[in-house]
Amino acid sequence: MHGDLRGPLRVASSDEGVDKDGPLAGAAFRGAGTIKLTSPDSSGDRRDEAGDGVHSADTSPRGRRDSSSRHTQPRSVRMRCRTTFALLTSLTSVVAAIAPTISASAAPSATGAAHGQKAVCAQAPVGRARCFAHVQTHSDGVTPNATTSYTSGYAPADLVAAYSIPRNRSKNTIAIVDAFASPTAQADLNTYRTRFGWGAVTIKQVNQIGGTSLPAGDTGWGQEEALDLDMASAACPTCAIVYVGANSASFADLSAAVNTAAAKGATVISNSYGGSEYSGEVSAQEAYNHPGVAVTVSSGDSGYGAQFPASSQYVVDVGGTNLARSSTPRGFTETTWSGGGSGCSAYITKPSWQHDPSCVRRMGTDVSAVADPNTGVAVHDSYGSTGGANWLVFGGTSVAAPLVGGMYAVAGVTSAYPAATLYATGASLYDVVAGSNGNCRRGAAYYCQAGTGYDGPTGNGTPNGVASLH
Ligand SMILES: [Ca+2]
Repeated sequence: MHGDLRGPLRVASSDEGVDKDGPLAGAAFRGAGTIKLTSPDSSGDRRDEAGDGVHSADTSPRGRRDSSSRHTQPRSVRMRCRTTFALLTSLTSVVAAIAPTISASAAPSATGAAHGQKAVCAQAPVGRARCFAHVQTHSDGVTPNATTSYTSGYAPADLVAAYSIPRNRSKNTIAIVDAFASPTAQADLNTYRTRFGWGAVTIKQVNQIGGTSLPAGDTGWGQEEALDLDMASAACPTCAIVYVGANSASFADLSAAVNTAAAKGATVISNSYGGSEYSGEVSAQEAYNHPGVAVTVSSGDSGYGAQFPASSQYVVDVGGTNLARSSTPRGFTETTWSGGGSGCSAYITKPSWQHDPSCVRRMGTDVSAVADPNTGVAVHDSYGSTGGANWLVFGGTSVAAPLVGGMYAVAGVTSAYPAATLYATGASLYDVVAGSNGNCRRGAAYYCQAGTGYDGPTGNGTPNGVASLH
């Protein structure tokens, strides 16, 4: 179903009238992406217009009959037809008026064509995770926008500018946890780094128990891994990187990998995956409890609805935005990405630092960053590729978790649970005030709609420097 998720425009589908607060909430993001406008009925209104002389050249039997009979129509019928035509004309004007807005939010590809996107990992059953990376595609929603050299997507300098990331030569360690292991991860990361002016880095790539015998590869998760490594380096090019590959996408294996990452001395553990909430997450979240470590987790990619492990009370739940260049002093404007997750957990206790008014349990998200594939980031990935077109553009909250994670590594973590500092008065964040990620009518509006101050889809905002990332 995620192949249907194209562009930022979201139209309610038939299953969206129901509440999605429950554990399966995230599963309902589907079908959107195109608007179908019903054409005016040419056998009705248009013919009536002919009756008013506009289409006097219509000599078909039906046209002649209508033309000849127009003065025999009751005045009320003619008035109703004229009113209908006027409404259609008005509707056309409205559509024309909003069209530039739609186009503006769907940034053109390098060729100037509109583009689509698709998830690179399949849906996962309860108890297993899927990666949250979305690759930008051509307008067919299938073929990735792949090029042999860097062409489009935000480069590290753009992200540094957008979020005022300091370059302080931090030597902290960022751990990336994913399922499986990309065999080209090291080479792909260094191609990315070299393109943007940095030297090569040697990553420590281990399995879920810390050994050097790597698990099997998976091209979907491999793209996630390339994305995560590139974003961690973009935020902190001087940091060390540990890449822990779980044997599978089960939460049991991923939990083992997270504990191994912590044992390796990571300052940050970035997790760009998740799945539907389930009752077992109350105990499963203990693998994400590492005081003094920033455990960043992507909020989801299915729109409104809490996902695990983002819903853990111990982690930094990272939501998604559309990051567009603008003429503001900052140079960028952010709105909610419609695909990011958010919501009130069905199971997890509320952390003491959260004070939002309506959710009695853990509320997501905490913070956010760029995630809309339409304003995605450049990534280099060669795993499974032929022909050398290995530069891609990625989105998803899979971008936001390692990017914010890298910023935590720049800042250095000084609090037991760094999500807490994001809620401090005066936190240095860009408030995101517009956009929605779905329908949350049984909950409070802020569960799914951005607004002034805290809101679910974007948390407390996006980083403005790293002063609030401790
Ligand atoms: Ca806000």
